[in-house]
Amino acid sequence: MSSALKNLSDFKHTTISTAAGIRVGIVVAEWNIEITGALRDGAINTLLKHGVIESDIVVIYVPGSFELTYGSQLLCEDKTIDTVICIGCVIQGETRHFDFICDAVAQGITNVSLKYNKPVIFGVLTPNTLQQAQDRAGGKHGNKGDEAAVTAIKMAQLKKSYETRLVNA
Ligand code: RBF
Repeated sequence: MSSALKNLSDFKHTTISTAAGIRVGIVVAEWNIEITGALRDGAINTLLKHGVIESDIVVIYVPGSFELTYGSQLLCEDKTIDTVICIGCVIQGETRHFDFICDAVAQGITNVSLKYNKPVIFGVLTPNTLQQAQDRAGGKHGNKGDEAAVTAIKMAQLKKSYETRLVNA
């Protein structure tokens, strides 16, 4: 599985400049909270480690992953927020709803990202088993919340640098 091969949770191969000044929204699905809580904590720790100020992190909760789209839209409407991380966990074995939920969230947050012209990060685990989720939420395959945080910082910085270039052009 790709995530077993590509563990970005230690950033040896990733360069990143200080993220001070970036304001980050995090929307967390409460379904499978033992997993999504660990992903949230990983994301917050990584943001702080890279210089994001604690008061610049806004966390909200939605009942399930399906609601991440709406939650991300609420956060995107806040003009002070630069980027939004969506955190969820949909376990395949549990439900026929798996495909509907995963497709809806992936498409939904893509649409929100484009509508608001802000990076919205897909931090949703879609494992076959709870064990696979645990392996990726602070277990042997790292913490995908860390990776979502790095992606959010990089994308927010990309947007800022591009906007600066446009202003100076
Ligand atoms: N939400 C998740 O985040 N992960 C799940 O594994 C999950 N499984 C669900 C299974 C069923 C049968 C249903 C009805 C909902 C499930 N949800 C899950 C909740 C879903 O994302 C959403 O909160 C609800 O469908 C209400 O819109």
